[in-house]
Amino acid sequence: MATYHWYPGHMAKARRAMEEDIKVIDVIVEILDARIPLSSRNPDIISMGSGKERIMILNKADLASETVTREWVNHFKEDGYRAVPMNSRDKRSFSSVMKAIDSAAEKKRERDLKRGIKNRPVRLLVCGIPNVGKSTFINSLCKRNVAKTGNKPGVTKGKQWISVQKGVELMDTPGILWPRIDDPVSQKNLALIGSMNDEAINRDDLFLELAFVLKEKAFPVMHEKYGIEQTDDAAMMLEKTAEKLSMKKAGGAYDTDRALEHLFTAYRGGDLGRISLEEP
Ligand SMILES: Nc1nc2c(ncn2[C@@H]2O[C@H](COP(=O)(O)OP(=O)(O)O)[C@@H](O)[C@H]2O)c(=O)[nH]1
Ligand SMILES: [Mg+2]
Repeated sequence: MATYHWYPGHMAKARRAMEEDIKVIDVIVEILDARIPLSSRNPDIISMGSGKERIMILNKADLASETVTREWVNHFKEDGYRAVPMNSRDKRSFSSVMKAIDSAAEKKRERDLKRGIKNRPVRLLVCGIPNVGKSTFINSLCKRNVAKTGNKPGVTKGKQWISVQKGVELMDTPGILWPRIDDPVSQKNLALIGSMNDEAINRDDLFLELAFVLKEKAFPVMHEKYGIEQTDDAAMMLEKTAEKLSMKKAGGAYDTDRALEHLFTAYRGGDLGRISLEEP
């Protein structure tokens, strides 16, 4: 899990780096988490990249509701963005990204031509908050291991351009942006998917949120897997999960702490179904 803490100094530094990078690029590829497209979007990215072509990647779409993701794609398209649902771990799902890149590059080239600029490569920058899958996306797009994957921002140093297709280049280092840390709802959503340092939010409180989501959006699975009923509260859900999985403490009582961790892991790994936390 990402345990990166954002302080004002970090944010200022990330902003400066982003502003530098943006100067030399034509197309911004914004990676969002498909389960929480709003909460996982950097609050200042719109103003920072004004005038640039954009592609929104709804990443980890394999963990989000297909229907809701489709609604998000339409929502972003209505706002004039290119939006592509994506599973960055699956290289096969890259054809629609290539189409979006083509279209963004074409627009850029037309603009260049009008200004008399010829044969200049169209340059892309992948950016997003930590843990949305920037490195995984870059790796898969380039079909070779050019970027290190891991949960810590800043593992890659020094910048290079990677050729994505003829006349299109990608900056090998993604732009790392800060999340919406001032907004409690976003913070809760980021914590639920495991993209925010959990310590900021009490574990039991966070489970109350998860319990609510699971009963509302994954009830059949919860019922089938753990025998959970619609009337069960969060404490009962933990009891039943511990019982079903035979999780017991030394004295013989059900180990609800372990059950809680189990449910978080299962949810985050997609084992309880494809669940979106935000709808347009
Ligand atoms: N299920 C799923 N996991 C993904 C996807 N993309 C990235 N991940 C995982 O998300 C975690 C963070 O990915 P990483 O590329 O390091 O994120 P970064 O911090 O934005 O560079 C890793 O465990 C990846 O394997 C995706 O599309 N689907
Ligand atoms: Mg990374």
